[in-house]
Amino acid sequence: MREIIHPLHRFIRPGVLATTNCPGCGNGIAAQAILRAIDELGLNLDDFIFVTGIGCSAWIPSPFFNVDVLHTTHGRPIAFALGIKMGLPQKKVVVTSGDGDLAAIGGNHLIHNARRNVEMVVICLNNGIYGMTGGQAAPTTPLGLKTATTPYGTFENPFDISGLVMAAGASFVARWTTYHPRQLTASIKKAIQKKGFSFIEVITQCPVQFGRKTGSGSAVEMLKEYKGRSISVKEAAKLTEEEIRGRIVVGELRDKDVPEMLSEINKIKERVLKEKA
Ligand SMILES: Cc1ncc(C[n+]2csc(CCOP(=O)(O)OP(=O)(O)O)c2C)c(N)n1
Ligand code: SF4
Ligand SMILES: [Mg+2]
Repeated sequence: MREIIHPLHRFIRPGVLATTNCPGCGNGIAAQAILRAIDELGLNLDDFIFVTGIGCSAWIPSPFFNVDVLHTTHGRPIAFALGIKMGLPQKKVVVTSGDGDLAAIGGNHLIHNARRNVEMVVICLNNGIYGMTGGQAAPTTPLGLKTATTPYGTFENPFDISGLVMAAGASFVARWTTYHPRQLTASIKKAIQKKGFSFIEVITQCPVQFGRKTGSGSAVEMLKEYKGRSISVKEAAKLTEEEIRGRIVVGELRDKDVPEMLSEINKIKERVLKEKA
């Protein structure tokens, strides 16, 4: 019998057989979209360095992708990514981390590196909750939702992370859900080729913590809900803020050329060296 090998199998670290993520978790869809984007661009994993924080989403590349991965501390992947990019500018640096990691404890690294427009791709797995630690409320948890830390419902307004990153100055920002793997792959391909801070928010299902504790149901029901709630950027532009409430605006929200910090530093270096010569 002929053995059927998955087309992305060559990207998986030999000997790694099982995932720590739960059945039905959206992280698998995001993982495939990342690898498919690299494959379709004809790139090799040696061209990349992946960086993660701490959380379920941090386990997307580590240890499964056969690539150099830094599995760092909670909230700090972007700081590590900046250091890597400064030391190894020829590498493509990709951060995959959670909404809690990037928008709560790591919020300042996120906004300041978006402002600096440092060349890197940040993929934020937004499941609306702290998944790995047992379903506590995150800065993205919808208002009023019952979680492990808010048994009577949350009382804080959630962040619009993509809006925050856009306002901070990133050159490329896109939002998709795990219902949109093809569109997500296309945006990741674009992000990898951009010279600037590229941020991709992936609204992703956590059936175990978000789904079970909030009564949202199974992975399939959550995906159906994403389908029903999603609206394109183009369609959303025709509606009022009130009409968009509760919908997920998906698409490429920003694609702009903005000065990139490390290139600006090099320009200054060259100028000063010329002046001193
Ligand atoms: C400094 C520090 N604070 C808190 C924690 C505990 N902690 C680990 S993961 C996590 C939250 C994970 O949520 P998120 O980043 O959204 O990732 P998810 O598991 O949902 O993918 C927390 C609070 C930690 N490891 N280190
Ligand atoms: S707890 Fe949620 S986010 Fe974490 S692996 Fe399980 S389903 Fe995925
Ligand atoms: Mg999370």
